Amino acid sequence: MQVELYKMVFLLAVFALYCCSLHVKACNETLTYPSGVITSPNYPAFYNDSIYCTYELYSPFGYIINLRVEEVEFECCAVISDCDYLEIYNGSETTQYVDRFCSNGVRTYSSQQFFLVFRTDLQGGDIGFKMLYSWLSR
Ligand SMILES: [Ca+2]
Repeated sequence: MQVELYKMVFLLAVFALYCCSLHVKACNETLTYPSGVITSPNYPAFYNDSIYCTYELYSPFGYIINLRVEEVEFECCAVISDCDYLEIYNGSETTQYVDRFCSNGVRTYSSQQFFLVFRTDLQGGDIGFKMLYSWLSR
């Protein structure tokens, strides 16, 4: 009987770990669908403090990805990297970012692949971002 109880507690612990690690994973997504919507965690409710989310987008040979940033509502500081911001890379994080911003305004980018970083500091939030992407044949 006691063994059964231990087994149940163990399974619950494994489930909790699995559920929470999945939750964290949702913040680091690889998107390989022909089109979709990317939003910040909790959107349109406020995002959390101290998060570092990455999004990787790939398109197959013969296509490019059209990425359209529709909405950006962040805690925004004069020195952008001091508060919450989004970075757009035309490839991987090892390259220089092509854009870094925290204020609203529609922006479009195109590349065969993208790497995006959404970073928030210790306090002060907002609703976050929403963007759309789709593959276009070259
Ligand atoms: Ca903040």
